[in-house]
Amino acid sequence: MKFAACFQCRARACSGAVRRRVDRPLPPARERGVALITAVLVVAIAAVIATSMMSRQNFDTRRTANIIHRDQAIAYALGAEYWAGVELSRDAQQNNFDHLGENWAYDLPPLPIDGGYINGRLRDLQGRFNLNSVLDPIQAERFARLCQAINVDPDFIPALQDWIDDDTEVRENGAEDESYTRLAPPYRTANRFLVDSSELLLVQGVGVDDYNILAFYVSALPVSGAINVNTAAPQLIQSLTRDVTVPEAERIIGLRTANPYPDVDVFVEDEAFAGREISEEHLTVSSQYFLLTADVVLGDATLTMQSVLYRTPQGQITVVQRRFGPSREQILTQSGGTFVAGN
Ligand SMILES: [Ca+2]
Ligand SMILES: [Ca+2]
Repeated sequence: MKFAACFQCRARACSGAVRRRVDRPLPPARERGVALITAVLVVAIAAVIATSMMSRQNFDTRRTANIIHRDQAIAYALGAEYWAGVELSRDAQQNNFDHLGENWAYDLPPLPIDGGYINGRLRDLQGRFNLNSVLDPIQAERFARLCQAINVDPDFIPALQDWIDDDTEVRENGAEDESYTRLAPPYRTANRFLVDSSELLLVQGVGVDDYNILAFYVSALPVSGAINVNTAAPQLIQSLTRDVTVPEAERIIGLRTANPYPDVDVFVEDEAFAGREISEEHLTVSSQYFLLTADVVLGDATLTMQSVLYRTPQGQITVVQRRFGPSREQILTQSGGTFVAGN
């Protein structure tokens, strides 16, 4: 076996110095370069794989946290629903009329919870026009006046009546199956009450812009419910009979804020309606249907729940509809749509 000279003293016989075997020659510089690149590539690939695994692990961790937070958020939202039921039930024990000065009508301020906050608000759905009452001639006239007050063309009302009535007879300017089955995709009239006011978008003559305005003034109750004159928006008060001016409607709003109407008789005798016929039909001072909107923010999870609550005159509460997702107000605000502050 041969040894090269010592690297330090150049002596062949140096015993303490580092020696290099000479019977195995160094590979050419080109091969050493290839080996180096291969090593760098292996390290780079290993680094990429490690990074990918860590990212996936982080993603799984965040996804699990989001699932847990969402489940917790749903539990908090259901808690808000319970709160709303208690408030409405308590209110029913106190009096037999409903107005915007009562406890249930005040928004729940953001309440801190572990890792976030929750807020909620109740709205009287009978302070809006119930689309399912539009088959009644008096209500149809009121709805036409409401549309005019909020700058929506009321020409679609006969089509809405055809959409709800249970026959297939086309009324004047209306629309039944033959109008919708020619569309792409085709569909048929419901021939029953609307389940949700967004069903309006399927009715002939209702555009998205119209709906974006109407959404804040209408509801779709499972019954032909009456309008609560103590909670109705000024435009709806204005629509109750002919030729009620905006100042007159605002005066009524001011009066009812100070002294809510205890019954409909007192309301229709208001001087704002002097000389005009106003029917007591489909008017009330007490409500049975309310909309709860609860927003929960928990960690990175944000949840909005909307529940329709039905209250019997005795104060028993039933949840008749519940949905998760952004409210119409949030959707319209995010999409830059028109936001009109209604009840
Ligand atoms: Ca009340
Ligand atoms: Ca029909």
